[in-house]
Order: sequence, then C-alpha cells, then structure tokens
Amino acid sequence: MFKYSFDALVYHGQEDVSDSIKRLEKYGYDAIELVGEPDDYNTKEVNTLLDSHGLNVSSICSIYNAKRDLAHPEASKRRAAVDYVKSVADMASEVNCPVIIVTPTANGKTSPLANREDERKWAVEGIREAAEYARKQNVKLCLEAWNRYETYWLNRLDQALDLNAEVGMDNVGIMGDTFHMNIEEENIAEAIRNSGNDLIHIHFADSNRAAPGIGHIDFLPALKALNEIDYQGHITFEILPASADPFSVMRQGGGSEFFDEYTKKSIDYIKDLESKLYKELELKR
Ligand code: LER
Ligand code: MN
Repeated sequence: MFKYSFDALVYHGQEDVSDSIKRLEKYGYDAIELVGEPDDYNTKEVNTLLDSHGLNVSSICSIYNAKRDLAHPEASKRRAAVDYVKSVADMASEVNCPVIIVTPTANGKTSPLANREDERKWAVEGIREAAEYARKQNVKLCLEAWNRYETYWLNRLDQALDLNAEVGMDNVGIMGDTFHMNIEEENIAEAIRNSGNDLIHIHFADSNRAAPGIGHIDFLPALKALNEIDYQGHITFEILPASADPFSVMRQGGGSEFFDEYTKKSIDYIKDLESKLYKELELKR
C-alpha cells in the first residue's frame, strides 16, 4: 500500500494551515508536504493540528531562489543557501518529518554563473555540510531533478544518482517528479527502477502539472516500478499552475481548482490505479 501526501505549495499563503490539514484528512491523505519557509509556521501548533487530524508530515518542499543557490559563485550566497537548508532541517525535526528536498541550483537558473564543474564542486560541499547537520536530527535530504526550463543542471534521475554518489552521505537520496520526468526521461518507469533504494521521495503531477488523469502521463507503469523497488516513501502530489515561474503565480493565488478539486482528483485517480495494479499482480500469481 502506498502512502499519499499533497504538497501544500498551492495552499500556502492562501489559507490557514489548519484548513489545508483538514482538507487532506477529508480526502484520505496520510500526510502533508509542508513548504520550506520555516518562518511561516508555528511548528508546535502544526503538531497539535496534525495529531488531531491523524496526519504526518511526509516531507518539506524547500524553495530555492536566487538567494538560496548552493552552486552560486559568491561564497556568501552559498553560505546563505547552506544555512537555509539547515533551517529547513530544523523545521523538519520539529514536525517529525523524515525528508527535505534539495536542489543544487536556484529555480529558473537555466545557465551557470561560473564554470559548471566549479558550481558542481561548491554544491557538493554545501550538500555535504547540510547533510551532516541534518543527520544529527534524523532528517534525510533528497536531490530533486528539475526540467531544463527550471535548471541547467540536474535534469534526470541518473544525474541525481551520480551527484548522490559524489556527495556520498548515508542520509542523502534522490527523488523524481513526474512532471519533470515526462520532459527529460526516456522512460519514467525505467528511471524509477534504475534508482532502486536511492529513490526516497517522489512528486506526482500530470504532463501539464495538473492532477494525475488530466494530462497524458501513464501512471500505471510508474506505480508498478515503485512497487518493484519496494518504495517506502510517500507519493506526494505536487500540482502547480502552468507557468515557468509557478511561485509568482501562486503568490497571487494559483487558482481555485488546486484546492478541493485537484486534491480529491489526484488521490482518487492514483488509488484506482493502485487497486488495478494489485488486481493484475493477483491474477499473475
Ligand atoms: C519543486 O518540487 C519543483 O518541482 C519545482 O519545479 C518547483 O517549481
Ligand atoms: Mn517537484
């Protein structure tokens, strides 16, 4: 049985976190993915709400902008980025969250500001330092690959595996996001299978970043692959507005469909496919 969560990015700033938690309970979710803005949460209050609605925090979606670029040529900017990841790790430990998302470059950085190899080296150093810190709090980091319109660098899971091997820390893994994978991978299910135990988190959205079922990704092979690798993380729906800069759109309200409509559609659609998958496996026995 897969565990399901929903990325609160589209709710964030539009409603109180208590309303988000109530919505996720109503539609049968196991957990919430919180937004990596530690100053925006009172973690004690969040824990009380989570307890009373029977939800966990699956993960934290960190926000990497120009001020949080782990690969920036300026040392002071890299320091700010590493300190930011540490602050998200602190928040994670306060809400019992096992994994936080890390991407080595700012969102929208589609070409390097310095030599690519130097940027990689700086990012590796920063990720290692943040991982050492997070390990003491029992928090894992997962490296998320983004499509080419959001980053020049980490676009596919094989590249994330490679970066993970170079970082070489036992509390760092990788994650996929089917929206990005649909653009960059040869085959989504194969990429999941090849990631094996290193895949510790995943975002699901359809090809147009709407709720699964609204675009043209075939999610059944992806679920089969997750089942084959005995995936233990959550399936987290990250449904975002149709913009190369979804954050600026969301600041003005992403759209009413992201609340009840997509929250319900996402889990209903994938749970149906999950049942189909188990029936197929049962028939094969
Ligand atoms: C964050 O999880 C992500 O996938 C980025 O594309 C945000 O724009
Ligand atoms: Mn994502």
